[in-house]
Amino acid sequence: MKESISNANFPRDAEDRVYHISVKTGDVANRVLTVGDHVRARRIAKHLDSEEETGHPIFEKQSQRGFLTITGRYKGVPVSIMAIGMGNCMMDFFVRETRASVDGTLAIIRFGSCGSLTTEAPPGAVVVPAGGYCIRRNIDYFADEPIHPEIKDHAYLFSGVFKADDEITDILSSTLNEALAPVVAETHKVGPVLTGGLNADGCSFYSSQGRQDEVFWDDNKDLVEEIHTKYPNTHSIEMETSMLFHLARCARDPTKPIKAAGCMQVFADRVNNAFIHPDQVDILEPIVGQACLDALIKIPIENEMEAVGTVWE
Ligand code: R1P
Ligand code: URA
Repeated sequence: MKESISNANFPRDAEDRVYHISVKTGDVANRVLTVGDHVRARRIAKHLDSEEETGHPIFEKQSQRGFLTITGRYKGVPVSIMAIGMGNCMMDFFVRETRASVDGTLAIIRFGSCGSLTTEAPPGAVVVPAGGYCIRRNIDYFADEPIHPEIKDHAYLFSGVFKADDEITDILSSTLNEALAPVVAETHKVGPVLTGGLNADGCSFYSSQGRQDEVFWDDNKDLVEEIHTKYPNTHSIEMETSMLFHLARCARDPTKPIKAAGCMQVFADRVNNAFIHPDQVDILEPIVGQACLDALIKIPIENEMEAVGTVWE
C-alpha cells in the first residue's frame, strides 16, 4: 500500500522525493542545465561521461508530471540536465523542487528558444540576456466585473527587471562565442551571439507575446510597440528565463543561493515575421548545448555537494 503524504505545504513521497519532479537529495547536481524539451535534453545528455568512464550509471528520472532529470558527469564534473516543459509555472515547480533537493549553491543555465524583437538577432542567432522581466495577461481586464477597475485600461502588466547572474552570464557568453565563431564564419547560417539586452517572459506563447488571434479577445494589437517603448533594449521574448531570474532573486536562504543565466536560440523573427529553418537548428542546437555544459562546469562553486545519493554512491 502506498504511504500517504503528510505535508501539504511541501509534499514529498515516502522516499522523500519532491512531488512533481520526483527527485530526492543526491539525484540532482549543484550544476543544472535546464531546457524545455525532452528531446533537446536527451541529445545534450549524449555528451555526458559514459558509465565505462565513470564507473557509475547515468541517473534518469521521468516524473509523472512531465519533468525529466538526467544526472551524470561531464568532463568529470557532476551535472544535471533537466527538461521542464513550458511556462512560468513549470519553471516555478522546477526551481523550488530542485532547490529543495540540492544542498549549497545551485548554478542554473537555461537553454531555450525564443522570439526576437531586434534585427540584430535574426533566426539562428543566440541571445544571452543580462536580465529579464515578465508580461502577464491581466485576467481581470477581461472580467465582466473587474475587481481592480483602476487598471482596467491595462490588458497586459509588465514587471520590473530581474538580473541574470553576471559571472555565469560572462562565462556563458564567452564560451558560446568561442564555440560558435568557426561555425558562423564557415556556414553564415547561424549566429551572432547577442549579449547585454533584456528578455521578456510572456505568460503565454500567444496573447502576451503580442501574437494576433482572430478567434480570441486579446486586446494586444499594440503590445509589441509597448514593449519597445517600456524596455527598448529587449532582445528576446519567450516563457521561462525571466521567471528563473526572478526566483533566483527571491531565494532568501544565504546558504542556498541560486545563480542563474540563460541563452536562447532565436526561432521566431517577430520583426520580419520569419521562422528558423530546420537546417539551422541542426547546426546550432548541438553546438550551443555542448557550450552550455562547458560553461556550466566552469562556474566557481565553493560548497558543491559531496558525492552522495543515487549517482555517486
Ligand atoms: C514555446 O514554443 C516554448 O519555446 C521556448 C519558450 O520559452 C516556450 O517554452 O522555450 P523552449 O525552447 O525551452 O521550450
Ligand atoms: N518561444 C517563445 O516563447 N516564443 C517564440 O516566439 C519562439 C519560441
